Amino acid sequence: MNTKQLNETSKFLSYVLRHEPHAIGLQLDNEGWADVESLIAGAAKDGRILDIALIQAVVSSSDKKRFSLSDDGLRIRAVQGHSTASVSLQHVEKEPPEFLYHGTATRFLESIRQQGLIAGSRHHVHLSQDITTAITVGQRYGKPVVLKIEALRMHQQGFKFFQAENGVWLTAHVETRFISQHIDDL
Ligand code: HQG
Repeated sequence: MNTKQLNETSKFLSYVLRHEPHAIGLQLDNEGWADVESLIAGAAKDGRILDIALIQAVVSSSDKKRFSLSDDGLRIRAVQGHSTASVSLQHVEKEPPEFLYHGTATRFLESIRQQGLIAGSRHHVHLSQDITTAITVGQRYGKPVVLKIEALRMHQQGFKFFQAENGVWLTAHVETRFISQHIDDL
């Protein structure tokens, strides 16, 4: 199995485990878990050949640890990033570090200045612990810009933070007053 095959499968798994399970007739439970056997069968109907070895390779090679398998290996889920309404993952609530970062594209800044950071189609706003990761996230949409979020101050004022299994920080909304500065001369 090569990198291209792993990347393509990872994208497919993100699509069905985060966004459109019904595209292959897959059921996710509240916590986002799907049966691996049903995933393989659903994918096959869609003309996509998956097997356990390929799925395990995608899970273990994912740079951001996007997926996890249950201990018995029978179920799989995406650890964050969902948009499907059938899933409401109970992430661990946690006190965040003083600052967290959000990578975005410069073209979104005007709207972010007005509305703060909103979750859009996903269930949460995604925040990174380090600037390098935030730059990579922002680059997906254009010229990147990194916003610095006063996470601890938000938390002290009652806003909840969660940390996904893979370390990504999540919160419902970030008001403009907590976006203290941005670094746009990258
Ligand atoms: C922007 C990937 C206008 C926001 C990444 C972002 C991450 C606004 C875009 C994870 C806005 C949403 C999530 C506002 C926020 N006005 N635009 N008020 N508030 N935005 O992809 O955080 O590789 O849904 O800045 O690495 O970019 O898939 O969220 O640009 O961890 O595992 O709206 O997805 O992980 O885009 O990325 P997204 P995101 P994976």
